[in-house]
Amino acid sequence: MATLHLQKHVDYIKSLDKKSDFDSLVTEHLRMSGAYWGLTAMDLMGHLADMDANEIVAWLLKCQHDCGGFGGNHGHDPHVIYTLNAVQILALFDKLNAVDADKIAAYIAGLQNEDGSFSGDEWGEIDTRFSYCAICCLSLLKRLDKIDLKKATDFVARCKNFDGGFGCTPGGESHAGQIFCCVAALAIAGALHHVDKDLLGWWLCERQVKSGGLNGRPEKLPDVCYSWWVLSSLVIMNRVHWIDKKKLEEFILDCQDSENGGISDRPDDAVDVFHTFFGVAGLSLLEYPGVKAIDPAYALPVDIVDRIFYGQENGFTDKL
Ligand code: GRG
Repeated sequence: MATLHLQKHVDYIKSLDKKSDFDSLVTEHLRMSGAYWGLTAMDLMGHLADMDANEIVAWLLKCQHDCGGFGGNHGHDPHVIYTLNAVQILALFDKLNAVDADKIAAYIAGLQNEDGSFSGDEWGEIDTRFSYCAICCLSLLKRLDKIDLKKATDFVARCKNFDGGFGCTPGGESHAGQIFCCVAALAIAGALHHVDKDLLGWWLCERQVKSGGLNGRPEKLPDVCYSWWVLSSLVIMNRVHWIDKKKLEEFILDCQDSENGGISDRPDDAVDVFHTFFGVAGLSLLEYPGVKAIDPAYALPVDIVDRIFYGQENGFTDKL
């Protein structure tokens, strides 16, 4: 029976900072997301203190633009995805007061369109991923009142399909990644009544294949990252017992590099920080021993989310 090689994964994530190989070069533009995946995985494994918070926050602040939004690295254009990731990293380090929340909120509010949807950046692409990023980020900043939340959730609801799933835009094919974005956004916004929990629950639990892994839509290969996209949605809808949790756990553990650390998409493939995070996050949702609990909607450790919304310094404020 395989077990989690926790210390090896910690060492693998630490080693990424020093790398200057081809992989680091081609992912330079999304370093903010890479940092969020790596740091959140470190925190879930109880090793965030191994990282240099001051150095990371100093780098992160250099990625912010005058408009308030953050780029994926310095010298790169702002985007709502990297803006959320930057806020999530600041939350991990309890440094949300290092930024001007109103300025970030104004940037995000400026991305909302008349129909309630969100563009990812100034170039206008619309996707329910961006609705999630906007709603999650504003909620963490306690600035949800800066957008038209009713219009935002109505747009997400318009992306619902006959199978109970959600797509990128109205009429778009159901995909587990988009389903996470829509279900989590609706959960944060207090609008889960738009979700048909039984219908979507069936569609999601049918994502489990023979190996125990989950795919993102019918006829596709399983991938460790869907352990997050599918499972988080099932947890939010209180339907996680509809899948075989033990088999999924075995699949994730099979995807570990037991020598050098890290987790891959499928057994025996090359590891990367994206799949390492989503593997550890999946195990967290499966309540694997030694891994901290993760919040299925905010994609941050539960104690971090609690500190923001129920922490001493904030009083018992409402999430909205
Ligand atoms: C803070 C966790 C978090 C997320 C931020 C960016 C974002 C919001 C969410 C992305 C959701 C999404 C669309 C995930 C899917 C990623 C993925 C593996 C796409 C692959 O799609 P295909 O079509 O793969 O290449 P399949 O598996 O369908 O063959």
